[in-house]
Amino acid sequence: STSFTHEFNTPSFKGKVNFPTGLFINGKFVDGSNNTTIDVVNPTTGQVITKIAEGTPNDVDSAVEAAQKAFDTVWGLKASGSTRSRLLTKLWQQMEVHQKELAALEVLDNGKTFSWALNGDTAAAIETIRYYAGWADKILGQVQETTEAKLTYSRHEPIGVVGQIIPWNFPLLMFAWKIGPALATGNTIVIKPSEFTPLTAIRMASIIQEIFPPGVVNVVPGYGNTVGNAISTHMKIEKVAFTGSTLVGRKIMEAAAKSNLKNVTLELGGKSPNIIFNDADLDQAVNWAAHGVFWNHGQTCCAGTRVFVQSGIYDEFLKRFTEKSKSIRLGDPFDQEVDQGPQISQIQYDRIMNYIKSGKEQGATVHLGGDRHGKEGYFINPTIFTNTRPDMKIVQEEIFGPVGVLIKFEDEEDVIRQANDTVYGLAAAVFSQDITRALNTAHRLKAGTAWVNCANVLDSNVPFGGFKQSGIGRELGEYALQNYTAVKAVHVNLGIKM
Ligand code: TXE
Repeated sequence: STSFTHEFNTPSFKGKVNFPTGLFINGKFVDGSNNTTIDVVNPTTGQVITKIAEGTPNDVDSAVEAAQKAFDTVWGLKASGSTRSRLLTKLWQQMEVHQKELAALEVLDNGKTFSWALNGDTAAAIETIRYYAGWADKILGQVQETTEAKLTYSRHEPIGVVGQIIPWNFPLLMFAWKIGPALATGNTIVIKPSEFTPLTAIRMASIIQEIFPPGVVNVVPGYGNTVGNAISTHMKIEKVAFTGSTLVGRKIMEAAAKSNLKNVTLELGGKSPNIIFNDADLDQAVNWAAHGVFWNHGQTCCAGTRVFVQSGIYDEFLKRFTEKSKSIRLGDPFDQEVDQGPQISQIQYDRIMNYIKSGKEQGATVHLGGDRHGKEGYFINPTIFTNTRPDMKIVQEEIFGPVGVLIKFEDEEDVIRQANDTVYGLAAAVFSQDITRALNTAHRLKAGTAWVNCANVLDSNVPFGGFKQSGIGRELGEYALQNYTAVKAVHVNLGIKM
């Protein structure tokens, strides 16, 4: 196995990191079975940071074998809820000790700003593990009353070896969302980080190595069509959880259906509406709407990218929203004066630029931005489109970049119809000071999350997931526990004679 050493000398973080790299299988760091590597690129510069071991389907087999052994011998029904809770507690405490280092790695690998990586991503990741540490010894079955001649009850048993495939937009946070509920309920794990952002997952593996028995968590970095496919088609993985594109989500369900009918949960794309009524608190609506579109450089599944503004305030909103968007400072994400870093990759940069091009070609107006920032790295200026039509690609499809469309509307019925006119249903937001209007609207929007007078806010104990083609199942909260338990009914005869 190899290691990664890096000296950070940035305005927000100074210090040296040094940790082992490789596939993390059965508690050890190992090379991939083909001895090949993947280049990890810094999106701020476009330069290669390091090479990491590339996993293969054979490595997935080894990881599943290790995970099954751990499930049978030290985890699963062999570890009490109290033990699982204690180890998860150690995990979040160690994450807290290494929080700045994890944040710095995330910035280097993903390009998000250090302040968000520290106070957003890593803080929320720690909080997620803390939350699920609390659940580990509170997994309850039920007793069902039948007849006095029988005792019947249900057990919520761990499923076994679970596969988890995560994306690059919130690498550490998605790692935490996935492993938290799976470990709390007693499953063992084979997880694949995105090939674009493997560093924090690998760093987490060395923290996990100090705390959990070998094989409980296995981290296999690699590509989707090899490692990801091996996980979703694996005959000995009973459950797969995925966060990523709707396109790949479909492939995963298909792979599950064609292999062993493994249980599938999906957290996919979105094109979330944000509805701003005439009676909204305008300043707040502008600030939240900007956060809705531009947070994490627009690389957010629940981004409120379709901003519907009622005609009475449309001009004023557009003016203030433009000012707010112009004030976003782009540059080195380690610089404390910077609000927005680069997009994740050349591929994503090109994708977003193609969407911008298609918006122009289909006749929308680029009101702001639409162009590259700087000369190196993958920076795109905050972009606002106006004068769109409902059938345009930029109105219908997930762009996953700092691009929002502003749409004027007149009446409530019409805006709810337009807001729901999408294949997605991940999130929605509504801004109004009239509580009745705000709640009525929130309830009529077809989305897994509805924000009232805010946007993109999440909590560890609140369920998150999509309606329609945005996904299946819910993450976070008590709901996520269901993804990782199998319900067994036990009938005990207390006197029925045959
Ligand atoms: O995602 P992929 P990409 C959306 C967003 C973005 C688009 C493309 O619109 O522009 O997807 O991004 C793994 N079997 N989101 O191509 O490919 C892959 O290795 C199994 C929304 O980067 O879906 C990675 O680990 N796994 C989103 C993970 O899937 C496969 C977050 C996600 O990558 C696989 C990211 C396969 N055949 C992108 N192919 C969100 N919902 O937050 C790839 N993967």
